[in-house]
Amino acid sequence: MSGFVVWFTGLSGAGKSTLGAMLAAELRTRGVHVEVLDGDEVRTHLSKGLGFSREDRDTNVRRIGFVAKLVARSGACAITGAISPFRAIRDEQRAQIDRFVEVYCSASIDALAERDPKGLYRKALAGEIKGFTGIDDPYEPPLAPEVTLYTDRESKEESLAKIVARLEELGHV
Ligand code: GGZ
Repeated sequence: MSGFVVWFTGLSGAGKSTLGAMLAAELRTRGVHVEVLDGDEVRTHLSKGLGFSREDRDTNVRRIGFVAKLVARSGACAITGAISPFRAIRDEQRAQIDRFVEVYCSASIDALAERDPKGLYRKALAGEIKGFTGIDDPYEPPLAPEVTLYTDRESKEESLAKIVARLEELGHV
């Protein structure tokens, strides 16, 4: 089985980690070896010490891409879950990874700010966090992702089913 990378992208709270974990569980039941490079976890280990400047975000995303590529090359599936807000850096990862499946978690800022389980949008809107993606820092949506999920309107199960269907269509599972 050839390895592949499922690259989630989207705003904070849009469902990248939740759907990444659900996808990992589903793929494992199908006998696929999976490694998850979750955004938060990466920042406590691989990218410890990096902040949220454009340069640091780019470094973070490039490190994730580097590891994901190695995982895929070994025949496993790498699932990544960083915001990865800049299109050019995501496209750079696409260009260096053979089977790259970009999954865009689309959700409106209104819906995310309403949900806001960590209170981050409230803080960002109050100016207590500066440079928060989607509030006062850019997010560049993908122009041609393999999958687009509308996580403010779809159930998690519907979103997961869309990803799995696309992976089947692409011949990755
Ligand atoms: C965006 C921030 C910021 C700023 C802290 N902007 O809900 P979370 O908490 O767990 O997801 C966000 C996470 C984003 O880290 P990533 O490594 O995914 O970002 S990037 O791909 O841009 O490198 C949020 C928290 O870190 N967080 N400050 N200013 N998110």
